[in-house]
Amino acid sequence: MFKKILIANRGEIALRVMRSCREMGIEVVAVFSEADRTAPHVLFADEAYLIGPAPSSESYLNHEKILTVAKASGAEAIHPGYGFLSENTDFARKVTESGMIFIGPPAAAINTMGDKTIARQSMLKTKVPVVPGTEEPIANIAEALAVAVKIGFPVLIKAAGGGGGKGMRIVHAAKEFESAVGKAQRESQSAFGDGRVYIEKYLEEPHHIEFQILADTHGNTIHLNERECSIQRRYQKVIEESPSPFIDEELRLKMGLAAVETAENCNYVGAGTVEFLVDKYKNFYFLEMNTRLQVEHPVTEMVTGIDLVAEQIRIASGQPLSFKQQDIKVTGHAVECRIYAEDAAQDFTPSTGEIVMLQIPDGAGTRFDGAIRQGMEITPYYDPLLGKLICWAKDRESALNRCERALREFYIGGIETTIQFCRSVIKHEVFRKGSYDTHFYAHFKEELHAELSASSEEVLLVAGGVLHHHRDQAKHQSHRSDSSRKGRSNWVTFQQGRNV
Ligand code: MV4
Repeated sequence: MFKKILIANRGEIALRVMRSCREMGIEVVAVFSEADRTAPHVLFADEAYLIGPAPSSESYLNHEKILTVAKASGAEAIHPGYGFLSENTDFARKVTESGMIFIGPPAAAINTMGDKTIARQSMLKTKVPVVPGTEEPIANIAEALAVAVKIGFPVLIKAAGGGGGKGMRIVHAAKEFESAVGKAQRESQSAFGDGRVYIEKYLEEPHHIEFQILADTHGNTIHLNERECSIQRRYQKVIEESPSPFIDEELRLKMGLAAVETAENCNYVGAGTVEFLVDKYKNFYFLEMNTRLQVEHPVTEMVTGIDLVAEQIRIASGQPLSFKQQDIKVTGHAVECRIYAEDAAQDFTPSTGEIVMLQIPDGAGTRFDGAIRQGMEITPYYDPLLGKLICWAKDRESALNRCERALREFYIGGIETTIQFCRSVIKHEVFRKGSYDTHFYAHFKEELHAELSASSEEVLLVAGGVLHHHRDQAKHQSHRSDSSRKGRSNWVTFQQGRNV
């Protein structure tokens, strides 16, 4: 087993990885940018190294700097977390070439799945159903239009160079086709540095379901059931849960086998996620495979009792999986709410500033994976995810009740967050029934936002108590910094009821 691992990431996922390392007796090395000198992941680590200025292109994405620090620190392996370098084939290769271990899949698997057209080509060799569409990027607009007509409108234009909905365009009729292709190409070029796009049949009202898989270097591949990820806004996931209320045992069995076949087909090693779309007739189609640990991985951990980061590390060190498919048992239900520093009332624009007050929920079945502290500044440089609230209970209803309770306890003062927005989703009767699909947000947008303003009075009451406490503290601290004065002016807006 490794003695020391470098975590090439920041925020909640850096802490998450470090926690498992420490439980395994492994020392952890952090890297940080100039904006993160006192960030939680830096304070948590055994050693920490400055790797550059705030912009991630000059720090968290700097291959050479990270490799140099890793070597100098004596780390034997690098965990990339998610985002940043986690799905970068060049980086994975360079780590291996420098004599260290990349805690993730082989560069070849990242490469195959990273190019969505290559992924589709390779999946056509299997028995796994793939969404109808093209396996080559669009080269000629007239030919592409003929293909679209043959597939039948509506079609989706998607980026070949990256997933997650960026560069995606729905086309309802032939006359919109050419301009939509142009827009998708430009958007993909700016998002991924790769303007290639391809065509898929647009599936109406699907469910977005993903399967967690684990594969070791000894040829064992298993799945850890699904996560339901249909609650998204602009292809950004908001709430995930497991098990999916839509999937029955028969479908779960079939999709699980398809997920394992997908991983085996690309010689996958490590933890990965196979994404599917499922239509209302319960037909499922391969969408893409994410070759990293995902944001929503704790949902699977809570229902299976398996530490996915620990498994990633064991697999990377060459150990075989310690369980077989039939050993995987799901207990109860888990739901995750993503807490972003965003203003739901202002079209989810990022919110920056100092966290002047913080009350994180706890209690039975309540887990918060975050990296925030009172007095900490939320800067505009990185992803606005503050953390994730994951609630587990014996069944779906109890898990949702617990989640609603925990969201009511949750209070972050000084910046806007999506706490109340998540609560309005959890409370929604259609979500409660479990009869939702990928159009939930678009469909109930107005209702969710109306509920958001209605709940502000209640929040104000909770906040009032917190505020009272904070004021008392402030009275005894005349030496407070500029940034906390900024926080105090926030208290005024608070009292006027506008900051909720
Ligand atoms: C689709 C789709 C329907 N048909 N592809 C969105 C994120 C990316 N990972 C894939 N996504 C989708 N791909 C085909 N061929 C539906 C989605 C989708 C979605 C679409 C509209 C509104 C919300 C959505 C939530 C999840 C997935």
